[in-house]
Amino acid sequence: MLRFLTAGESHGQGLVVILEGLPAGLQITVEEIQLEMARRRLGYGRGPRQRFEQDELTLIGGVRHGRTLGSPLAIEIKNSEWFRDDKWHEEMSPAPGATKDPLTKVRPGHADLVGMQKYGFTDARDVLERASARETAARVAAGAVAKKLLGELGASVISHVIQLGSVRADVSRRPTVADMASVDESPVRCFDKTAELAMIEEVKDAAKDGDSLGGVVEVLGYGVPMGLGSYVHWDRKIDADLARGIMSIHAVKGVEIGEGFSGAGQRGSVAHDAIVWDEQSKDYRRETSHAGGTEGGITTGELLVVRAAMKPLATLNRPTLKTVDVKTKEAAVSFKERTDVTAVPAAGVVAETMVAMVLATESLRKFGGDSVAEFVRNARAFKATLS
Ligand code: EPS
Repeated sequence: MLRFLTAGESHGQGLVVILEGLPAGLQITVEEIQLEMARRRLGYGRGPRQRFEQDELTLIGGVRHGRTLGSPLAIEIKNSEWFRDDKWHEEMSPAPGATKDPLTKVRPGHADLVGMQKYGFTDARDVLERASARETAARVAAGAVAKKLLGELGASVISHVIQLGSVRADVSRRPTVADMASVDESPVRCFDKTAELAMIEEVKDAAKDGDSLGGVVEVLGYGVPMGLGSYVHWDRKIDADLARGIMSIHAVKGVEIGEGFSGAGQRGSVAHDAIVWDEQSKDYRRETSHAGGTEGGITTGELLVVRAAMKPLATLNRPTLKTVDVKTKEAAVSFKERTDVTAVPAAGVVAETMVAMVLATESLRKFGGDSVAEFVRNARAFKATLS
């Protein structure tokens, strides 16, 4: 079983992530983790912070001479801004004290008001620092390791943006692992070049208006082993784990596996995937991929398809929605925080992380092993029983 925990505030000194349950002998380097983190900073419509944030990381524990030890892996990610701008030292100091400038005109759609009510705070910064999607940087660092583990089984998790604002991509052609470099080169991480241009225009328009945009990302799992998850109990279903992982991402309001909501309107005779025996590969095949690679809460071994719908970012560069100053209870316009126009391209990379984490966890549950060699051996032995 794989478990991970993150800590850290958006404008504090940095983030920390601990990943526990990895087998020994997995080869991993700081550079590989950094590459994944750099992918998360990509995307047209991100704010100025992404240009200077370095995501400088240190492997504090769990890795020796480029491979895991089987002990908890700990990664520290420094926030560049803390080191380049003294203002945060005072504002985010852990020492006793108080801010001179509490934020009280809460932002609609954000965690500000509910967080203040729930925890008894009088300054929205006490909420927003942890509610910020900056935390996903730590997840992606851990996700890089989970992806590396899945790679040992021949599985890869990739993503692309299929909707940004109102612009939808043509999804009839899906990217493969080999297409990922070109998707990452796209400023909006879109595989459909025609839609890409329209998406960029939509971001430009929203930026001009000081507004924000949401969208939909699609995560694809290639080479996912058959047999992860189970139908035997509600909390063992892989669909449920995937949905929970995806919905835990900031601003995500919807999740689909396979055709999801659109499949609900079809007849059963067309909505399901016919099963055939493939003599060449000596394996079962589904003729279509409506179900998205799961049946009965178990991965089928076919392409895994998970989609996440992200609402437009709640922080607006030009706040227009009515709100209340929680100190005076008077109507107000919310305070202004620096923000991105959209983070949908980045959300794809975070969604990959959450899917990879679920698949790695379930692979370890199914195949076990204290070393990578044992884990891979067990997976191969299981696969050999299938044909
Ligand atoms: C975020 C607001 C912006 C984003 C940040 C998430 O930060 P800031 O207010 O410091 O400009 O850039 O994302 C990251 C820093 C990151 O690494 O993704 C928010 O409020 O969620």
